[in-house]
Amino acid sequence: MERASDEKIIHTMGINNCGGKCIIHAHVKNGTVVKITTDTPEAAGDAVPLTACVRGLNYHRTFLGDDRLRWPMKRVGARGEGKFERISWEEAVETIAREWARIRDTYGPGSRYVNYATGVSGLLSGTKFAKRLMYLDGGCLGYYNSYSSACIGQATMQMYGTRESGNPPEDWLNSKLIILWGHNPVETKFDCETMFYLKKAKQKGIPIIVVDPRKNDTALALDAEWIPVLPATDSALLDAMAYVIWENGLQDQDFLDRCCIGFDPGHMPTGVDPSESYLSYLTGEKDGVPKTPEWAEPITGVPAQTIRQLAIRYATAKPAALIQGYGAQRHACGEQSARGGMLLACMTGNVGVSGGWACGVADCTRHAWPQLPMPANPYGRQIPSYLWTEAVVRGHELKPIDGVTGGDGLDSDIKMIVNLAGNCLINQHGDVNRTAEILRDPSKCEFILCSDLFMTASAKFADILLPGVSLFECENISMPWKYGDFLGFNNQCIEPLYECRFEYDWLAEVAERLGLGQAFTEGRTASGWLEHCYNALRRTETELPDYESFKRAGIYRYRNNPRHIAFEQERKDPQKHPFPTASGKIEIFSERIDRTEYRDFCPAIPRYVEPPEGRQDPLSRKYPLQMIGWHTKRRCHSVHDNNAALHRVDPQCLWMHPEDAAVRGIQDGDEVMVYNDRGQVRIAVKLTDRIVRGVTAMSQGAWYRPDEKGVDRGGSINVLTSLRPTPYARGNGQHTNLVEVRKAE
Ligand SMILES: Nc1nc2c(c(=O)[nH]1)N[C@H]1C(S)=C(S)[C@@H](COP(=O)(O)OP(=O)(O)OC[C@H]3O[C@@H](n4cnc5c(=O)[nH]c(N)nc54)[C@H](O)[C@@H]3O)O[C@H]1N2
Ligand SMILES: Nc1nc2c(c(=O)[nH]1)N[C@H]1C(S)=C(S)[C@@H](COP(=O)(O)OP(=O)(O)OC[C@H]3O[C@@H](n4cnc5c(=O)[nH]c(N)nc54)[C@H](O)[C@@H]3O)O[C@H]1N2
Ligand SMILES: [Mo]
Repeated sequence: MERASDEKIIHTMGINNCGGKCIIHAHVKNGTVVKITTDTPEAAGDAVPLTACVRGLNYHRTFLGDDRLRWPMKRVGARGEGKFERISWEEAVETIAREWARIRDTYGPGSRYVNYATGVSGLLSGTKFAKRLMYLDGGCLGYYNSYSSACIGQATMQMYGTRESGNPPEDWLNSKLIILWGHNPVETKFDCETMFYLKKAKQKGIPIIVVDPRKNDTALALDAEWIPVLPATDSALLDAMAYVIWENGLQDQDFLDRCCIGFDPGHMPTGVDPSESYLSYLTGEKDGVPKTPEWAEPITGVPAQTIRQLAIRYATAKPAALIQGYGAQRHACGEQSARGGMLLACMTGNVGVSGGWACGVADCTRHAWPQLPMPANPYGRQIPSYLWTEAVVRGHELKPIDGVTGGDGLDSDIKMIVNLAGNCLINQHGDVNRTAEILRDPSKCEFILCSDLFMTASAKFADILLPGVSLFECENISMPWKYGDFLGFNNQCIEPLYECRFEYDWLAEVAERLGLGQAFTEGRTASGWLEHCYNALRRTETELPDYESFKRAGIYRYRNNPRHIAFEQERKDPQKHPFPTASGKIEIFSERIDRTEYRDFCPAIPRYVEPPEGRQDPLSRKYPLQMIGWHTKRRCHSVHDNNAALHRVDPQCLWMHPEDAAVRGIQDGDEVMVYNDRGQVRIAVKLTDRIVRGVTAMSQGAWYRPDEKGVDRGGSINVLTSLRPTPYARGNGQHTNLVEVRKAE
């Protein structure tokens, strides 16, 4: 599409793990992107506009600046020091192939690890291709869980047996009440569909409530009621709501009886003591403590009266949608808040009905995604993604109880890490100081390979550091983040900058040196793979246009989007359509947990558990403030932190309640030290009553920038977070932290 004689508009789409995928029209002039425009309601027609937000409109400023990595480099200083020397692509590929084989032969294939990395969240990524090459070459240690939804994902599998617990977002318009629980889609998107339909719900007069320790931007944007809750106590709030619902006889007993197992003593798995039921816990039959609103008030900070009203409103507005974000589950006992939400949806009969919402991770996949063909991983063993640091230090000791799957344990510690388009080596992982200490020792992990656009905190720990291409410099196919019914095509807009290369291209050369060239590429270029995978998908998604038409348009929005209400059939006839769990029912009581060693860490029912580093932890005497993170509109994780224009959108700061500040002699805008035993961050403070007393918050993703004393000046929350995995999912509880704050000198 040509506009001015020398300006071309090229169609592409956001490719980072951004919470949304938006249409990007890159205006290209003189070989560079000069401007970005995006989708409009007119262009979208009947469909939801896939409009770029401030991040998308800034891609060219973020990605095409002077700070790009330009050529391959090798480490010359100590690991992590950030000292590199330019090398040729030839030398880089040679070194990688040599280490790849040496480490496989010395320690076994399971000593090699491709790290969780989401900077390129398209059909093709360096991470997927690196795994493909590893699998062809004896295998590597794998991982499961994401950093996004580890707890809620596994909780949903445990209770429903599937992650597909969501209705399509347009169905929210059939609700009578919407509760957004630890959910802030104004900033986190969950695709453009989410706010589009929440705004329509608001216009329709559907009441919306936000449960969050912060009065988040979504509460402001929708003018919603805000129920402030103390972090990591949601499960106690949900218990007390369940108590009120039961006390008032408002539960959908028929649904519980027909579809669930473990709610009351009359519906327990055979052989399990009936007094282990959830109701027995709720009424205090077991421990003598009924889980009343008065019980929950001091734990959650929510007044008993508010809990009563919230419970009754949720149980009587039929149908109602209690929608969980991922904020309440990225916590030390995040499984329990996730399970508690599902339990309440079951109790109120909001599962399997239009306008209701089953809670949980709530995937709603109406169309299959294109897939890159992957051979099986011959090593077969996996760790939870958050445990890779543990596997560097003591992989050979890790066992199934630590979350190892596919075998009784691991053969080896991790000796080689491939980290492509990810910042989870340092910035996005927990406890940055401890992680850096582990990585600094080259006798533990012997070889670290990174590819990125910038000299990030993770990139500094590379032994070989390669320059990747941005979305403007390559082709790809983009899938929706959550609820979208479309596919996007990323057209190449400009030539790769400097000596930058897409990861596939140099991996193919590594494969060649390993004697796996043909097996790895099957004779295809990256573009060839796109066409191949797309055409394979077209066999089942027959509505899709031919490849060239799709490419030209840059977007395909499906027209035929079947109405799908999660668990509708199961609800109607659970005999004929059992839930995909072991018992065929929704497992409020988990026999799997009860029969395994997990029961020592995690209860079999969704009840409140006092989290480590919660308010009652003795550590709170030393570090009395809770600290949570959130995903800010000004970044996608660590992406855009180098973009000065975006700093103004939401300057990095610590949220603090004025009363907490007053007792510490702190004023708005002061520089403060936020610290605990793991590290120290120096940051400006913002005093606001949009946060609960006793709680502080810092948005996640800011670049770790330690000064000469090791104090972080970038506002990187992971200096303060812990590596402790959650009890059942073995996920990342990065929102559960205790800190103290003082005015900086
Ligand atoms: N702008 C932007 N959007 C993004 C991303 C990004 O980096 N930037 N990342 C994307 C990705 S990969 C993901 S996984 C998602 C993440 O999506 P989420 O995990 O849902 O996002 P968070 O901001 O971590 O949490 C949502 C809300 O939960 C609140 N919260 C924190 N602790 C608690 C608690 O104990 N109880 C309750 N009730 N609420 C709590 C936070 O204050 C926040 O307002 O976002 C996606 N969207
Ligand atoms: N404390 C705390 N930590 C968290 C979270 C939290 O809520 N709190 N959230 C967690 C979540 S949900 C997630 S998903 C993870 C995300 O963790 P990561 O996947 O590490 O996310 P990013 O910071 O987006 O890292 C992407 C990297 O890719 C690079 N990149 C971007 N585009 C390209 C490209 O086209 N090519 C190449 N080669 N590189 C590119 C960027 O420069 C950046 O270094 O973080 C987790 N970390
Ligand atoms: Mo995520």
